[in-house]
Amino acid sequence: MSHEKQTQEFDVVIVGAGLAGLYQLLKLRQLGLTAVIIEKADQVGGTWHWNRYPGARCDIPSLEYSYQFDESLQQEWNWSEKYSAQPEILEYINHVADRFELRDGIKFNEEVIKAEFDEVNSSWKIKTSASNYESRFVIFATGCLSVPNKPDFEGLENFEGQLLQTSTWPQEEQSFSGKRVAIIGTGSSAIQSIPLIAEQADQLYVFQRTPNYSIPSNNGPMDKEREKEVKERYSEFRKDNWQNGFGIAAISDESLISETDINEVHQQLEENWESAGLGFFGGYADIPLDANSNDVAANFVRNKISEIVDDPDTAKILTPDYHIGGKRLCVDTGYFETFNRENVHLINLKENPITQISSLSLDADKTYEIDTLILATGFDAMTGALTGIDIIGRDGAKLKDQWENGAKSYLGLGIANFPNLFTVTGPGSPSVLSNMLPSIEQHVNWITDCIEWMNANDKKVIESSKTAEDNWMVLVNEIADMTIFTDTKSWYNGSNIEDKAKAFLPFIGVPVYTEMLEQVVAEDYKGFIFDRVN
Ligand code: NA7
Repeated sequence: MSHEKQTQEFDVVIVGAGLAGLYQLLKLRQLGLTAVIIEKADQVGGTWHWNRYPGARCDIPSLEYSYQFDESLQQEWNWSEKYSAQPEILEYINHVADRFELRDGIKFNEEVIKAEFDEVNSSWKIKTSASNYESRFVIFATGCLSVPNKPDFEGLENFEGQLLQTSTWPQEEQSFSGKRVAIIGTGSSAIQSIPLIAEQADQLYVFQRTPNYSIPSNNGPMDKEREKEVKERYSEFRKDNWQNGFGIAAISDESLISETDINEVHQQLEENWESAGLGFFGGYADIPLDANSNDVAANFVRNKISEIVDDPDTAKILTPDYHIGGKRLCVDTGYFETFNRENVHLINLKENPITQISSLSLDADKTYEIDTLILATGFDAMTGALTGIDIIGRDGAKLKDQWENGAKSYLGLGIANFPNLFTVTGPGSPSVLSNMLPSIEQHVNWITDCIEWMNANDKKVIESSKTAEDNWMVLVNEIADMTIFTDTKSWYNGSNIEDKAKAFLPFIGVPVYTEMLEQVVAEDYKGFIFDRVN
């Protein structure tokens, strides 16, 4: 008797049941195609399923970080806070899965291991941990921040206490009461969770390699007047936001620090500090572009840190010396204030790196006896989920090898040598430098329209041309070179992962990108090759 698993056939296999995969499934079904989502987790939600650490919330206002494809959905759903917390976002995603009857199209607890293009049949053969699939198209909706970075600390495997990672947080409630807790990392996840963990823990040791800039969220219950006003003109509101460089409403000022009276600038920055959150970065149009103007904004935040943090030595360690926004800007609730608590201690890893982790202790400048160790050490961003799967295209080309010296993609949607493969918010698209949800919808709509166009025009196979891809990445980098983003070590350019190619990957500028996408379509998918004959 054969033990070969039977191959299941679909028009499209989608990888990932997060916000992107769910919407993609809906759109393909509306097109009359058969599609299936393969999902590693036991439930929907993607990033919002995995990242359930205390304080996890979106730092883009929920009225913007929500689907816009269905008018009734966006009118009927009510967010309870300006910036919704992870449980509410997950509830929303579950609501969408039920409302649009998507669950029967998802295979849970299945991990994609290999995807290989069969050049004879022009189809993808996909092997998962549980089954085999064959499909004409494969769409990776695997997210930009989905593969945890777990540094290889000496002795980590010997730790016998409670070991947690923010990006794979358990579903059961975790208690820190009476415990000595160590947290490694001070990115967004740590900045959100530290104030809440500090309230519970007996002692909290924060191990920081690089300090971050963070702006107060001023979060609170949804302003009902604001909600009503937005909902009365929801589609117009979304369109207006999309005109902005980062696709976010709050960032809309076109004036320049370099051309404004410095007292006026300080007054405005004070106002933005109080209300803008992430929008602080775009409060003046030259903060992302001009090093001197950036420094004015950075100094403003540096001064805030020294005002908030009582101990000057602690304040100094918490103060970044690089361009504000060069690393992903954070938004917090009481982060810097937390360092005034007596039970919170900051350890500067730049001076004293972690040398050893033992059964219930961690060595840096001295030995810390601990009960709990939390890794808030980030992700193999933007490419990790794709290079982690054995993806094989034309002539045996392996994606992992092809991207060894830096990821390349055409528009963040297609990759040369990988026919009928699409990525949602892939490298080379605005993705993490935009409001992710509208960017996801933009890509899903584009991919769906492309497949529909192919069917209407009797095209079987699409792939990026190598030249179009090369030119695209040159453009991505030319634009980045005009900004402050390229000279800071960050996960935008792969610097957070040892041995990863250092390449800047997001396309900066939502409106320009949108125009270029539309232009590609208007010119019958310029830069793509259809039904290539070798
Ligand atoms: P981030 O922002 O990548 O933060 C990870 C943190 O972990 C950051 O402070 C890193 O320091 C630190 N880190 C990573 N590796 C190490 C080692 N080996 N030793 C010490 N410290 C280390 O990830 P988050 O999860 O906080 O946030 C990700 C995004 O989610 C966020 O930007 C939002 O978009 C939402 P480093 O800066 O590399 O020196």
